[in-house]
Amino acid sequence: MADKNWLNENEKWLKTIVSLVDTELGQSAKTELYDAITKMSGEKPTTVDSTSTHQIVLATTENQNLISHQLFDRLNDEGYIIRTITEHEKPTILLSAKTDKGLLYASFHFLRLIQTKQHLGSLNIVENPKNQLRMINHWDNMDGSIERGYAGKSIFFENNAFTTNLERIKDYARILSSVGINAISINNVNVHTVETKLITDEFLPDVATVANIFRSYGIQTFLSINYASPIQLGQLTTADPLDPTVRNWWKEKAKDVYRFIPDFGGFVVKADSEHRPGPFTYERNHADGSNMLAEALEPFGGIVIWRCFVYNCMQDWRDRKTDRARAAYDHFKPLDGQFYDNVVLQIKNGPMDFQVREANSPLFGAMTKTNQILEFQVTQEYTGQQIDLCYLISQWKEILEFDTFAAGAGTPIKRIVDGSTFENKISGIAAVSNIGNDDNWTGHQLAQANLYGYGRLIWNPDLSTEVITDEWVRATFGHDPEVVEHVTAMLFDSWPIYENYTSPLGVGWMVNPNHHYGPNVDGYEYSVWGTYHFADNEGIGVDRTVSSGTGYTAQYFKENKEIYESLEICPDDLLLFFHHVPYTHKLQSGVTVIQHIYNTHFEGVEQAIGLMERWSLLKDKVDEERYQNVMNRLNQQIENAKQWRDMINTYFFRKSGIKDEKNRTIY
Ligand code: GCV
Repeated sequence: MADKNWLNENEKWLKTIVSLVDTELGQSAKTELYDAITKMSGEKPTTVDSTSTHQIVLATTENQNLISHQLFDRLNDEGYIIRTITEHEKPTILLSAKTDKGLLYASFHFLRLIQTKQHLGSLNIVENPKNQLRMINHWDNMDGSIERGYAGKSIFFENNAFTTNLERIKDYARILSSVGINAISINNVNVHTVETKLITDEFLPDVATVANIFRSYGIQTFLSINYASPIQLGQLTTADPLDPTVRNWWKEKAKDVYRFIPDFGGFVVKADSEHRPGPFTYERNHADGSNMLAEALEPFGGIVIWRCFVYNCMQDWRDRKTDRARAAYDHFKPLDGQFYDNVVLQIKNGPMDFQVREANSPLFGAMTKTNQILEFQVTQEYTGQQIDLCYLISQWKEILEFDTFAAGAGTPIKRIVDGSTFENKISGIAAVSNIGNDDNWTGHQLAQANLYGYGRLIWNPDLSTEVITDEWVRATFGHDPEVVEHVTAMLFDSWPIYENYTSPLGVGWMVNPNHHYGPNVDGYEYSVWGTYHFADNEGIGVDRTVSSGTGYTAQYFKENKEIYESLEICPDDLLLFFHHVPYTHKLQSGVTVIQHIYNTHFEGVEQAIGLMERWSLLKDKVDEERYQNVMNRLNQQIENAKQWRDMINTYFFRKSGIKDEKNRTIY
């Protein structure tokens, strides 16, 4: 229910909804408005031109004559206008767009205005999404499990088949569409035996059913495919991308898929990584591999989303020259210009793997002739697994604002992945989802903010974290100033807190093997081939400099390379990502590395307790279910933080032999 005072002032606008658009998406737009307004105002609006004094009108450019058609020149195909027109004989709020998809987004925007108590009497909004592809990736398996899922089971699959609970999928489509997501891949990029068959007649009818649901909310469906499908499904003896029988096999396969789903988005591919098959087996490169698929999809308008997460997980790091961080750039940069138009490379935000803190991938901006999109991880694999609170919008905002210098100063990552710097044909952002079949979708109630914020931020990366956060907090918990203040502060504080009690100064990876939750300094599964932090009695960190290390810093444009190469000016929070230093090395902050490790780990636990204390102030202001959900997780978080503190501090105390200046107890 909307705020009472706000309603008194504004409810006259909510009595009538007139829709002039009868398409499927137009229907969705109208239904969303109608249902939400009924709930928020307590009254059902009429949907015919009624006797009410005011009205909401939903119309595309052609079927409205309330405002000049020229105003629509400013819109792209997903943009919209929301305008209050008081000069009309019946004062009207016009929601209008060139397309019915734009109208759907306008409806959701309008509902957000109500939820955030905006005055409806003088609206004048023009919106266009800044990114073309705004995607969610699922790592769902058909047995119902989710790789790196922390909110229950898959909403798509169970027992190696599709779910029958289509309502849940529809609700998910509504959630995603409400924040502007327009593309989804529904299965894990690690495509196992059963999932390989998703592109066969056995499962395509089910994929089509799911695609129909997403389509009615403006979302295009994609599938992750197994690169070795021609062998596994087609009984060919090879998946060599230059073999004509293989190429032909994929062409026929694409025909099959489009027979079932005429607007199918395309394929997402993880190849030659973490034991997945790929073109390397045939001594071909990733342009060969992706172009083969692109050729098959091209006649139908499909695209290939080819992931750059390509590295050799069995690499032996002990020579201190081999470097996983180098891999994506080393593999892909030399191929710039060789990819077909309908191939887009999907690049993880960092060169490693969604750590709590790592450098930004130097591939952004390095390939001027290749389509590229950015990949984030909403699911919190390395950032607390939806047990610990970690609000990621602050992290993503920082990443998007990072100046690559790719086209001189002022070329932030956000302007590369939106396609504007190099005029790419395909551009945008994708992220791994954090939802499952838990009642509240995300396990941790507050982890919903990451999914909401992801959608809002990629719609418009220029939005501030403050604005996005405020929208979510008010829409979720209402407007009580105390609730707004505390929840907002908890979200904002959470990433730095998580960073404090986990791995220090950008070094990363000190997690338990396989499941990746909780501390284990040498534990990460691929560390057996050489630790990822090189800690010994003298010092810690990975030397990635050109002068004495792996040479990784050379992958950045000059301005950034110089910063990272220099021990003096490399930012503290990435020091150990780029340099191997003695424990006594003094940070720019003035403390030594070892003292920083002790301080932040003690502080991190205190701060985690602080989060819990803050939340407890809201006991009577948040409903019991949500209150308990968050409280339980905050208590688990405190235990986790203590484990991290004790394990990390003890490890480095024993390694370095240096005492804590403040004489706190280290076991
Ligand atoms: C889907 C990391 C994760 C894997 C994931 C992989 C990827 O290695 O731990 O679970 O696999 O990234 O992004 O492909």
